[in-house]
Amino acid sequence: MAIRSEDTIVAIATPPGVGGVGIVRLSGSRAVAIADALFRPEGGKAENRLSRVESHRMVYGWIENEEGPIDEVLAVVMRAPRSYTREDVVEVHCHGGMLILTMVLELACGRGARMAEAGEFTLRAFLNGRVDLTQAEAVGDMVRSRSALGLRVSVDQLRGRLYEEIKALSGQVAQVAALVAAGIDFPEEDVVFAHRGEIRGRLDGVQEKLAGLLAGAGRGRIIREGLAVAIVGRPNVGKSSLLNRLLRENRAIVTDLPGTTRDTVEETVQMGGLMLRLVDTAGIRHTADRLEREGIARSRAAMARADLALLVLDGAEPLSDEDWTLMGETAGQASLVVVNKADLLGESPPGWMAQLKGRPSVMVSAVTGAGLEALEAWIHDWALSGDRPVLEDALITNLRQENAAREAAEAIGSAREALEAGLGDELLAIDLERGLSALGAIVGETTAEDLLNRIFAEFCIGK
Ligand SMILES: Nc1nc2c(ncn2[C@@H]2O[C@H](COP(=O)(O)OP(=O)(O)OP(=O)(O)O)[C@@H](O)[C@H]2O)c(=O)[nH]1
Ligand SMILES: [Mg+2]
Repeated sequence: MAIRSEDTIVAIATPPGVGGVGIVRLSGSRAVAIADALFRPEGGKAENRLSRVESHRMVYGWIENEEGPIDEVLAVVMRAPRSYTREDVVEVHCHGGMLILTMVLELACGRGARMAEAGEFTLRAFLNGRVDLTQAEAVGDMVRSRSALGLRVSVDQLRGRLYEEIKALSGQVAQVAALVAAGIDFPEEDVVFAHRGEIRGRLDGVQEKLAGLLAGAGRGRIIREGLAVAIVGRPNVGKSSLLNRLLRENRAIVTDLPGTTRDTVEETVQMGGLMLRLVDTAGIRHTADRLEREGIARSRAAMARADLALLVLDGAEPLSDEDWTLMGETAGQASLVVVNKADLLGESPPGWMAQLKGRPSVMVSAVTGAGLEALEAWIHDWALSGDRPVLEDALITNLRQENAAREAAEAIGSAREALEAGLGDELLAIDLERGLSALGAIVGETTAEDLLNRIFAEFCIGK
C-alpha cells in the first residue's frame, strides 16, 4: 500500500456476518459530501442533512439509491480534527447484514470513495499525528486481545504510557546533543568538558531506563501473545491428565496405556488475567513405531518453541532413563518439574526428590487436583515476575519496539564510552544522533514507509 492520504476512504467497520448493527465508515475530505448524497434525513429536514448537521450528533434517516430507500440508518458526522483519523469522518449505522452493508459501500464508491486498505484508518490517525506508532499498535493489539492483562497493557499503551516514557528519554538525549553541538560550534570554550558531569548523569539515566524497558520486553510479549507452555514427559506420567485438569475439561484422551497421545494437542486457557497456550505432547521414549516417532518429533519441537516446559514425572515410580534424558534436555530452558500422582504417595515425597538438585518443582495429583493451585501460582509468578512490579511501568510489547530500544541502548552506551575516552565531540554527536533516531523509531517519528505499511497491514479492514 502506497501512502495515499488524498483519497476519501470507505470500509465496513464491523465484522463480517449477520449482526444487529453494521457500520460503514468514511474518512477524508469528501466524506461528508459523499455521505450527504446518499442519506436522506427523516422527514426531509434540511437541518439534519449531513452537510449541515452539527458534528458528533446522530441523525436518523435513510440511505437511498436511485430506486429508493435501501436501509433505515443512524448517521453521525465527526468533523476534522475531532475524529479517529483527524479527517472528516462519517459513520453510517445500518442494520447488520452483509448485503445491505455491501450496497452502502458500493454506493459510496460510486460517489468517489475508495475502499480502505487494512489498517488505513489507523494509519491516517498516525500520519495526522493523533497517535504515535506505539498507540497505533496498541489499537491493533486491543482488537486482538484475548486476556484481561493483555488488554490492560494495550489500553495503557493507547493512552500514551510508552510514548511518554520514550519522549522523556528523547528529551534527555536531545539536551545532551545540544550541549555537544555547542561544544562543536565553540571549540575554544570546551563546553562538553565543562558539562561532563551533567552529560554523564543524563546518559546514565537514559541507559538505566532503557535497560528496564528491555528487561520487561519479554514479559510484555507474554502478556500480549500468551505464554506458550509445553507439557512434556515420558509416556503414562499423566501429561494429558494434567492438561485436562488445567483446562477443567476432558480435552485429551487419557488411558493407562503408555503412548496414548500421538499428536500435540493445543488449547488456550485464561489464568489470573494471563493467557496460557498449553500444549500436551506425545510421551517421549525410544520406539520403533513410525507414527509414534513422528509424534515424539513434534513433542520435541513443541518443547523447543515453548516459553516454559512443564516436565512431568511419575512420583510413584523410580526415575527412568527417559526421565533423566528429559531432565537434561529441559535443563537449558525455563522449566518446572511437575511430580505427578501425589495421591499414590501418602505423606512422603519420592526418595529421588533430592536428585532434582534444586530445580524448581511442585507436587500435584492430576486425578485429585491436589497441588494444582500451587502449580498455577508458580506459573503466574514466573511469567510476571521480574525485579519490578509489572504494570507499574510502561511495557515494550513487540519485537519492533524491542529492536529499536536495543539499538538506542547500544548507541547511548557507545556515546557514554566516547565521553569517557575523550574521543572528541563529533563522535559523541554521531552516537547521540543515532540514539535519538532509534528512540524516534519506537514512536514512529523516524520510521520508513515500507515498515509502516507492514505494521498497518496486520490490522483488519475498517480499523
Ligand atoms: N493415581 C493417579 N493416576 C494418574 C494421575 N495422573 C494420571 N494418572 C493415570 O495415569 C495414566 C496415564 O495418564 P495420561 O494422562 O494418559 O498420561 P500421559 O502422560 O498423557 O501418557 P501418554 O499420552 O501415553 O504419553 C492414566 O491411567 C491416568 O488415569 C494421578 O495424579 N494420580
Ligand atoms: Mg497423553
